[in-house]
Amino acid sequence: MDCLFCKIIQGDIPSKKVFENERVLAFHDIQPAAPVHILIIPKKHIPTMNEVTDEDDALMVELFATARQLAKELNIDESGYRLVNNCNREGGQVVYHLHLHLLGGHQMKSLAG
Ligand code: DGP
Repeated sequence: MDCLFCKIIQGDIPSKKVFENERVLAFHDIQPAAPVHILIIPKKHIPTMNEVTDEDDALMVELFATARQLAKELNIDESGYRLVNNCNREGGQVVYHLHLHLLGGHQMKSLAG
């Protein structure tokens, strides 16, 4: 499958992993947009949020649990962080394998401006 993140999961493309189990992988973003910028992905190939189904309920919970745990381990849980999912073109999605961006380590602006 011609998917960048599937290749990272398979180990064909190297990554700086911070967490891995049978279902979830987390690794440093190659173009960090914040001092802490981790990508959290399911190993199951799901292109975008739109393709998530009820069968993926437990997996979605696990992605969020991983984000929560990593925020704690990376010591940004108390100061705060942002979790982002970009969906499709206007959402700014570039890699079509579902992922959460865990961003932290500096002050971010409110989306309300
Ligand atoms: P998005 O725009 O939400 O699809 O974010 C894709 C992210 O993937 C973007 O922040 C940069 C990151 N990225 C792209 N290619 C690679 C890569 O080869 N390795 C790693 N670690 N991250 C990558």
